[in-house]
Amino acid sequence: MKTNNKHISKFLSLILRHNPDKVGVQLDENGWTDVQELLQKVKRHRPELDMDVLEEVVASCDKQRFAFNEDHTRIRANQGHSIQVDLEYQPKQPPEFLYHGTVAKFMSAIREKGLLKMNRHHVHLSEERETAIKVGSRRGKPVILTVRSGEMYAKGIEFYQSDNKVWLTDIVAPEYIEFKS
Ligand code: HQG
Repeated sequence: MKTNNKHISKFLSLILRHNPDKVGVQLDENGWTDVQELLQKVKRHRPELDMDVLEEVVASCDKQRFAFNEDHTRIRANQGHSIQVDLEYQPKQPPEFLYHGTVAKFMSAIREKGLLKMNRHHVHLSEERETAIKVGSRRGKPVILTVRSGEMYAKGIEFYQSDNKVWLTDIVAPEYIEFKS
């Protein structure tokens, strides 16, 4: 993504995941909103955001945070919501191990209660250690936890994968976390 579009991506994340009321748009139960209405209502806040810029942000966003419907009349965030939406992800078998990047100050709580979804809909896990390092680094020196996702799945715990390849689950109990990794 062009760096000058980064602020647009952040603003869209805010609207489409957390606070559609900020500009007065409504998300349907699956998180979709009308593109024309969005552009219209966002104009006051981000005048540079027109359809061309929106197309570019959706196509080039490094994490594929957003998706259009087929005819590009509707848009939604692929994951990361704090408001209630049903993204209709189907349960999927995860790889044997997944990674989670966090920071030391959360570790005593994680050892005690496991990984919790906090403000999001799910706990976010990644297939690549590198990704977990990046996620953890947003908060400081990253601590990378290995999750025994294969074992969880074998016990009947459900996993989903978002359109942008983030693995999602409800909670990771401490017994499935390798703390020395
Ligand atoms: C921690 C970004 C205390 C957890 C990233 C994390 C990712 C606990 C924080 C995506 C805990 C929640 C998700 C417990 C977990 N006690 N702290 N029991 N269990 N935590 O942002 O995974 O830019 O909601 O370790 O790149 O950091 O939004 O989750 O540090 O993909 O597209 O509580 O967000 O993507 O933080 O990040 P978050 P996350 P976007």
